[in-house]
This record gives sequence, structure tokens and C-alpha cells, in this order.
Amino acid sequence: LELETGLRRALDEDEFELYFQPVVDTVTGRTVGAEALVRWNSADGIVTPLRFVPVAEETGLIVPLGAWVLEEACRQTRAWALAHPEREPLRINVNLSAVQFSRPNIVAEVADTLLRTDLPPEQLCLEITETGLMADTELTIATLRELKALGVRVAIDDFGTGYSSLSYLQRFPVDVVKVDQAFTAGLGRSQVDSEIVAAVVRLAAACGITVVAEGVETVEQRRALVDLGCPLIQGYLIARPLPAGQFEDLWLARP
Ligand code: G
Ligand code: G
Ligand code: MN
Ligand code: NA
Repeated sequence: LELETGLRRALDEDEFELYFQPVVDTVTGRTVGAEALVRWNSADGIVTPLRFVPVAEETGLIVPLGAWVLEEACRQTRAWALAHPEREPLRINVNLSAVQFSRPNIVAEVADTLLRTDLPPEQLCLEITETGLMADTELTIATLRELKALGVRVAIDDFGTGYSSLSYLQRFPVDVVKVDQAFTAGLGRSQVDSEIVAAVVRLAAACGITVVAEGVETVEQRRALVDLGCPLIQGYLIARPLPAGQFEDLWLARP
């Protein structure tokens, strides 16, 4: 309850901030995009979303918070593109919780946000967890189709941690699969994890889906992912999630 009160006040007082973690092309080394990750700058220091997102979901506060995250991520991404027209525009990944995704007006909200922020739809990718996608499959597929019709991209987040099967890659109209960091951690240590990542990369390619390996922390893991043909990586090896200014500096400092 204390956390809930704090969250309400934090929304009113603008205490949330977006951090950005680069998503990098394994072949060119270029930063092609970023994942937006919310932070709460509370009076007691920075609070991780692991603590407050579940509370926000239970209380419904995820709706206004999620709307703020989406708007701020789109606004910032558009601002970067306008400030640096010589650079390839960044793709921005925004996490949508299952609660947000299953609201009847989610597609209209996304469309309105794109209009308000003037962000080209193809620059936005919405990340939805495997578990979030499974809730109601007919409705899920219909919503995914409507989002795709807007021109935005959709990613399955934390792939491999829920009850998904590989057949989901064919069933759900998604553009990106994010391989959970647990599998990345197993690369070079667990033959099975390596085989799983290899299978996901192969199947995704066959379905026209791109793959991001999350949680890349070592050069050995990056090497293994390059060898497996994984096109995109994200993780502490490249950068931690960074405040907007630091992310921009890193983006501009690289080719
Ligand atoms: O950013 P990490 O840095 O600690 O994030 C922890 C968890 O919180 C992850 O599962 C991440 O997906 C989730 N998370 C981070 N930002 C957001 C957000 O803006 N919306 C939602 N729904 N989840 C988020
Ligand atoms: O659930 P989701 O994948 O959206 O959340 C991403 C989470 O992973 C965030 O908490 C982010 O801070 C964290 N993260 C990003 N890169 C790494 C990494 O290389 N190692 C670890 N352990 N966590 C990471
Ligand atoms: Mn994510
Ligand atoms: Na993830």
C-alpha cells in the first residue's frame, strides 16, 4: 500500500525516468536501436521496476505509467532522429505488460502516441512477454495483426522462459524474438543452451523473424552468438541501460 501511494505521487511529480540499453548488430557492430527501461527516482534513491512494475500491474497504475513510458520513448526517439539526421534512425523497444496489451483500446493508444510524437511507426517495437501473449490466443492474434497494420513491430520478450513452444514463432505474427538471458548465460557452458539458441535462430530465420540475444556479458558469449548466426545482441558487454544523455553520447561516439 505504501508503494502504491508512492507510485501515484511519483506519477504526479514526474519521478520516472527512461534508461536506454543499446541493441547492436553482431555483423556491423552498429547500434541499431535501444530498449527503453523505466526507473523510479524516489526520495530514497533509484527503485528498480522489478519492485514496482508488479505493484503497478496489480493496482492498474501500469496504465498511466505505461502510457507515459510509451510517449516518452517515442518522443525521445523522434528527437534523436531530428537532432542527428545523418544517422540511421534508431529503433526503440518498449515493454508492454500483459495488462496493457489486453486492454481493448491499446491499438488506438499506440496510434495516437505515434501521431502526437510524430514517430514513424517502423521505428517502434513493442515487447510483450511470452506469458502475456498466451493469455487469450484469438484476441492476441487479432491485436497483433492490428498493431502490425499500424506499421509497428512486435517482439516476444523473455523467449524460452514460459510455456511457449517453437511453433509460436509461426502462429503469432511477430517480427522479433528476444532470447532470454538465461540461455545466453549458458552459452559455452551448456551444450543444451547452445542448441536451443541455435534452434531459435534457425527457426526464426525461416519464419522471417529477427532474433535478439539478451544478457550478453562476455566476449565468449558474443563470439558464440556470432557463430550461431544470431543477428542482434544486447547486454552489459556493450552497455548497461543508460540515462538518455549517456546513451546518446555512446550512440554518437560509434560508427
Ligand atoms: O530494467 P531492468 O532493468 O531492471 O528491468 C526489470 C524488469 O522490468 C524487466 O522484466 C523489464 O522488462 C521490466 N520493465 C522495465 N521497464 C519497463 C516498462 O517500461 N514497462 C514494463 N511493463 N516493464 C518494464
Ligand atoms: O525482461 P526484460 O528482458 O525486458 O528485462 C531486461 C532486464 O535485463 C533489465 O532488468 C536489464 O537491466 C537487464 N539486463 C540487461 N542486460 C543485462 C546483462 O547483460 N546481464 C544481466 N544480468 N542483466 C541484464
Ligand atoms: Mn524487454
Ligand atoms: Na527480455
